[in-house]
Amino acid sequence: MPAFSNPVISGFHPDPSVCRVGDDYYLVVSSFAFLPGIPVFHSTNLTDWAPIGHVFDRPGVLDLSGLAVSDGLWAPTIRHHAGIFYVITTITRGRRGASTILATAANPAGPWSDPVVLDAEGIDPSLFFDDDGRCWFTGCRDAAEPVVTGPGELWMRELNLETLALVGPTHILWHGAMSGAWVEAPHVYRRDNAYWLVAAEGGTEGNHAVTVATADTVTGPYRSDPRNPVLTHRHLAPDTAIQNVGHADLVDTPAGETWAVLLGTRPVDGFHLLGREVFLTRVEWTPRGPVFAPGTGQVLAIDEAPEGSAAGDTITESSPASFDWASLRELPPVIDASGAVTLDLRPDTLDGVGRPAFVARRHAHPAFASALVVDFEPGTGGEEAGYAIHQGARGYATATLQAGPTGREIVLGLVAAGVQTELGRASTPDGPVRITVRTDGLDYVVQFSAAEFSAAEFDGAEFDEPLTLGRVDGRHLSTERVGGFVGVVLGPYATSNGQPTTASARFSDFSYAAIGAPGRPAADRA
Ligand code: 6LW
Repeated sequence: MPAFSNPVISGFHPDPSVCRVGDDYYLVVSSFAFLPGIPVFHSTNLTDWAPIGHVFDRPGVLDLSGLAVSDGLWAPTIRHHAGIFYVITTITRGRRGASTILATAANPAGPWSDPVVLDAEGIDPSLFFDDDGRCWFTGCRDAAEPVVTGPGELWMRELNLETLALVGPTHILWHGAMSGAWVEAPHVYRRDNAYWLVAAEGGTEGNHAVTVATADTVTGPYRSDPRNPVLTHRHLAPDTAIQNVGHADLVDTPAGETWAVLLGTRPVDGFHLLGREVFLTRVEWTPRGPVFAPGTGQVLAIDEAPEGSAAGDTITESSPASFDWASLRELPPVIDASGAVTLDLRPDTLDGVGRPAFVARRHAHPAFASALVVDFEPGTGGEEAGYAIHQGARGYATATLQAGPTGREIVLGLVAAGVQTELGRASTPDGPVRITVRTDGLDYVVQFSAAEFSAAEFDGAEFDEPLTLGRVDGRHLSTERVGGFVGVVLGPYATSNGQPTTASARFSDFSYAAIGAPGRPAADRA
């Protein structure tokens, strides 16, 4: 049986949801305050995934202005019914559900409809299409009557597919199985005339877990499965390679197998930079119910692939134009095939909730090497442009060209826990400058050189390799230190630090490549 390696989609792609239409699988994930919103992936074998578009990618379709990085588009669900794809998700503000929206499409690569707002509170909305054609909305919210298991409750109402409005009574389905933990991320499935409710509990960190309940009718009552939690890594050693597993969605294959996509992390020495990634594990249906990761009870780094899963649609994502570029709270400028883009400087910076001139792709591999060339002459008054490595408003690093006392300089700055420190400063050669960033374990090593490398011209000193500007201790950019629900993203950045400006910076030759782990699935080169 061929094997596959986890994660099947690397880099921050949390809260995965999947559906199948014929031999094709489609998967969506959260995207928070980044646009375009809700990436859509395609696969023919569940292990090789290729990005095919986004649900919210048209100008003005969504307003995420003023939202914190980890607010915005949370935990979508994708389902297909009668020729129509449905994606339902939540826009959060202040870590609370602000609105529940639904979009539809005939083609999952788009175009998707404008969002329809549903009268639904809470987060983690899902849809279940029953055999009788009725559609049931489920979600999680604060429990009306707090109960021993915790503050959350899962609830359900019918969705009228004509009006796309919730109708009829509200059904309280379940309060979860594990005490003191939020019950969230509900999905309902029908199997052998029983209804199964799969949920996440324990929070999305170390205590994350998958729990299930079952009922004879779709609106319940749901009975907790005594085997709960049915999947978790919370009890495993702290140096376990894969952690925080949970938030699962199930899909059946044409061969009749059932598999779960779920989130997990790959910490290094207790810190993770790549955010919550997409993992895959088998589910076996037994008379007692679903058994996740049969035989091991663990999500494995290498596992047996689904039956009949020939090698997937491998796409060569060598061109920067195909990278999954995103910007904060607005659509990104277009990066052309050569990796070039011009950013107009703005007063907005990365530590606000504005629209900084920042276009980024995910840090998606434990080890990578990346570079860009920046052509920019900083004026005075806080203008800077270069490369940013971003986890959140209180955790990011920048290597930027700035005006120094004796001319242009390149400066490596770090914002850690909201505190700004300088890690390196050097004067630069004239003309465009190449900035390279590569990982070394948890650290980011930043170097620079003249874009057109001519040793003699630089400080008259002979040198034949880039100069090291400094090293960023990645722990400062980890979720463990910065918090939040995203992961590190990186790319061209420019700002005038609050000052008015008309300047722009030209970026070119952006490159990003994974180091090591040859021959991994296509999406891993995304
Ligand atoms: C998601 C919820 C969660 O909606 O985090 O911790 C939220 N669990 O299920 C954002 O990823």
